[in-house]
Amino acid sequence: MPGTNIPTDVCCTLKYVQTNLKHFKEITIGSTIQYKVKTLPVLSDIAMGKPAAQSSIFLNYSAELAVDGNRGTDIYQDLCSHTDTADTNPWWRVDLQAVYSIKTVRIINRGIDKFKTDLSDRLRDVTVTVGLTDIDIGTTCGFFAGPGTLSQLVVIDCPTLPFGRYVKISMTTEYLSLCEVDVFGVKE
Ligand SMILES: [Ca+2]
Repeated sequence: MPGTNIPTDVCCTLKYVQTNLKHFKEITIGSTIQYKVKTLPVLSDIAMGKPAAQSSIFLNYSAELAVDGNRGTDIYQDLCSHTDTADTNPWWRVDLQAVYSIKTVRIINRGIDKFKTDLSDRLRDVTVTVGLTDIDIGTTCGFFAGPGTLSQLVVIDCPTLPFGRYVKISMTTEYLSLCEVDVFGVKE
């Protein structure tokens, strides 16, 4: 079953193997068949270049700027996503265009800008969720209390390896600005 936790070594009941077949490899030793857990690679950069959206937009700081591969953190020079200033319940999401078990989500926070302004502490109370459709992205990955610091690489692990195609970053405070988002996951 998708999202089921997989044991870490040789296992299991035959029924369990049958229902999770793609996670196992069959090994024949003499007349004995063993099933071992496959080592599935954790893929990085699965969000880069993928379609992104956000709850609102400030000027031209669109959602795609958080997955454009530019890891710079000066919002004026490098451009980062930014929700509208009147949006007090902002969110950002990316469509991975395939289903993954999500392992980690990393956020690059904004840094000092050309006016020497430090707004890095706006990144706080960040919730990351995962889902199979763009209208139901409610499975919890993790949380970052913040406040963020200048150009901080915020690492949010997903201990339950939630299963989904969409990753959403939400805040309950205003101004959600993301310079880059990296998603790491295992392809299902
Ligand atoms: Ca970027």
